[in-house]
Amino acid sequence: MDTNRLSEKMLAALNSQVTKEAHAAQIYISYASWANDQGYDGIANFLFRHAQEERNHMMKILEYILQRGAKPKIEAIPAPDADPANVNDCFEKVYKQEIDNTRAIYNIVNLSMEEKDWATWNFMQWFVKEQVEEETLAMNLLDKIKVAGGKDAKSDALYMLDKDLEGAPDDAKLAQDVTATNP
Ligand code: OFO
Repeated sequence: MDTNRLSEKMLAALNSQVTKEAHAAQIYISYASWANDQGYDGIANFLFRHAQEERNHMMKILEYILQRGAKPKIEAIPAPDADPANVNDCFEKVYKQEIDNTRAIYNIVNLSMEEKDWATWNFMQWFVKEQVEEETLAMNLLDKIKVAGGKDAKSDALYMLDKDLEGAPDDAKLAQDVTATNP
């Protein structure tokens, strides 16, 4: 008896998102390796931690496919792009990566609406919220490097930024968690 509850198209979309999350993890470990090699251990630490989050995202989708009675197809992970040119470029690349991922998540949500696959729609809402957080985190990085001087940031500002990111929280505060006394 066939127990698969995902359409062929949905299974393909979720499968490709599994690969995309694994690719995101590879991208983050490649940027982290670059940062560490440049002497930015704090930035590297932050990016290595973020790579683990992407692996967790991959596992969530993989588990969902299995729970819907379908079989995930594990595919090759594309190589990450070239190393960033500097810290500013690194943070811009992180931001673009997250925007690109949000687009992919929204495509799956759109498909779930088209198919009236409410189970997948409901499951994907976790990712919609997570992407708001991830984009906020990436925007915060861009704010930090802007304050430090952008692509012309001097070594003392980059030193402070590196120290700051070593202990930076992995999650950004979401608008819905804000109150007047806790802005
Ligand atoms: Fe950086 O996000 Fe996964 O989904």
